[in-house]
Amino acid sequence: MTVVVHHLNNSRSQRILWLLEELEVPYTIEHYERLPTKQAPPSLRKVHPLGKSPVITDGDVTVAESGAIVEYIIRTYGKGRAEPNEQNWLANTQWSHYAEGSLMPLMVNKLIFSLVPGQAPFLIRPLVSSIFSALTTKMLDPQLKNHVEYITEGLKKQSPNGEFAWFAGGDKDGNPTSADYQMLFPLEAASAGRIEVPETIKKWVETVHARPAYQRALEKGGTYAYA
Ligand SMILES: N[C@@H](CCC(=O)N[C@@H](CS)C(=O)NCC(=O)O)C(=O)O
Repeated sequence: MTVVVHHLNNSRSQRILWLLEELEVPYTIEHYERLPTKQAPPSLRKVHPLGKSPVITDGDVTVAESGAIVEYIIRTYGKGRAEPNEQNWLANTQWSHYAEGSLMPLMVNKLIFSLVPGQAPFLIRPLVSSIFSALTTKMLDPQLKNHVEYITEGLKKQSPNGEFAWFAGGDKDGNPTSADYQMLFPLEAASAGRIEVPETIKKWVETVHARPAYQRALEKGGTYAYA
């Protein structure tokens, strides 16, 4: 069986390519290009009813939702790698779920709020723009600021001396665990300018980007706006 990654350009599936490269799991890529609306093409619905990326197939198995894909790959092909130490399993689970459960919805809302005014009829565009701008500054930005502080503190807890650290302390060989694979995409998008982030987060992303496995994933995945 070969893992097939149904890979949408500029999307969360980049984190799956990174994981597969780190674990040196053989895989192939089916490429999908976003439509001008930024949505996935309808062909992705043939793989999974939600039509989102990432989704992988592995023989008869189809897995959607990046957190589930990351866990599936680590469990099936990890051979003990990418597993947190016992004392860090809860931190690992928490960061893994947090990335998609709490952080990404805020970031996606921020993006959508910035796009809505451009879609409004010309005459009411200034009004729509001021409503969404107020929603962003009053509702989203304070929450995102809080989240950025929380993430920064989380990283600092793992690296009291300021050295590089994985979100859940890394695996037995000092390599990333599922928490890191899940946290990468929102932090890449944030570092690329979606929200303001401190040096600690920027450096974390840069360190991941410098890893040979990440570079291989980038080369195979094609254009990626966040690296
Ligand atoms: N929580 C899901 C989110 C999946 C998702 O929304 N993926 C985006 C790409 S980053 C997508 O497919 N967007 C295209 C669309 O919604 O049409 C996951 O982590 O897999």
